[in-house]
Amino acid sequence: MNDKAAIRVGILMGSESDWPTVQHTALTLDELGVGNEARVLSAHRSPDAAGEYAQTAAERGLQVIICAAGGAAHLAGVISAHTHLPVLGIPMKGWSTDGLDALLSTAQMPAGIPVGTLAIGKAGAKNAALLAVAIMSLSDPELRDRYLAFRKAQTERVLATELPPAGTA
Ligand code: RP5
Repeated sequence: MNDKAAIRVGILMGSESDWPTVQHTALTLDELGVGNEARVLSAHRSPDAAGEYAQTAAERGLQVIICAAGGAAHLAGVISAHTHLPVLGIPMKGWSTDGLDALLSTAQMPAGIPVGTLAIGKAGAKNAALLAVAIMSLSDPELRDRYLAFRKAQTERVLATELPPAGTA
């Protein structure tokens, strides 16, 4: 289960312009030793390919799909409509409302087709990876141990913080 070569998480984004943010999903999964693949697939511009990706994801061994999109962000919902796998959505900052449009489009799924929605932008990109890891950790003790070590190191970094003198920050 922990073969780094095995692709377990699919990362989709609506446009190459999302990649500077979404790369943090891939980097976080890499850090935790989780095989992943990233692709541009749009719910609007390549709807058939997006549907096919979702329909064949489980048989290809994917366990979680992460979708990033901006504007009227339908990608995560469309992908979830085509698979039983957990689908996590990352709203991207857009061109007019700082990502609020994408947040609502991603989060406000009608009942029956779930999308787990993370924060807008880089924080959401990192947390989507961590939530995918938490989900997969339920059935993978080695991954759970790596995730717990990651969380412990993060806590230790916070507790070791030394602030500069007031007035110099
Ligand atoms: C969405 O529209 C993409 O996910 C992106 O966030 C946004 C803008 O796309 P581009 O016009 O930069 O291709 O589909």
